[in-house]
Amino acid sequence: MRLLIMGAPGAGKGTQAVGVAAHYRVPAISTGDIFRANVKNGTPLGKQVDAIMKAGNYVPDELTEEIVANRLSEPDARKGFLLDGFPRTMHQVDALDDYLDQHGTTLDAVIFLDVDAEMLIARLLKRAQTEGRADDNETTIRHRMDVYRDSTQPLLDAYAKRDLLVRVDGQGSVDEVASRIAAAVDAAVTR
Ligand code: B4P
Repeated sequence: MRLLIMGAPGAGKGTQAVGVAAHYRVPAISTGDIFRANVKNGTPLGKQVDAIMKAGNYVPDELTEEIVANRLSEPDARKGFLLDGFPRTMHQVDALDDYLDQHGTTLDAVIFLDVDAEMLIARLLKRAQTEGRADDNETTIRHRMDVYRDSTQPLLDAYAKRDLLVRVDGQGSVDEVASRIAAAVDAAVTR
């Protein structure tokens, strides 16, 4: 299975990716987690992306695309993967298409977690209190929402036109949303 999970900041991508990936026995690959681990470890990449992420902006496409291509080339991702938080721009969509073409594969489904805007902000403000993530303050959260609307939301139409988009209501408990995802993806890939 080759899957993407998309949604606005706070939609539950990272929360749900782990369960979905375990269900389909593929690695969950989060570009946000990769960048945060690099920031935490003070690597050259971490130093490059720290200020960008704190401001709620996207890391440059070429850099992000290279990191994803390298990660997808690792043995555990050869038979399948769940990408969480990638692609986020049309440039990244094209880069992923090129990568898949070169490897003779295609995507099976693109999960879109649909959550109301005010609920997204409430979730991220709650996470700010519990985890203290550098990009979870109200000003940055609102900026991340704008960046998402302008750069990433159009990707949903592009994947819908390819008949890959699986829309799932992301509101409700974590378990409820997980069950909805499993049912919707199973239905989409067997139709
Ligand atoms: P991400 O790590 O992807 O951050 P995010 O959009 O906030 O999503 P996250 O996965 O953390 O949150 P979730 O929806 O799970 O990206 C961070 C930054 O990295 C970006 O801003 C950018 O700078 C950079 N970046 C990453 N990928 C990039 C790319 N492709 N190109 C360029 N730059 C890139 O929501 C989590 C919160 O909601 C949690 O607190 C959770 O507990 C809560 N929640 C989830 N489900 C819930 C439910 N059902 N009920 C109640 N709460 C729930």
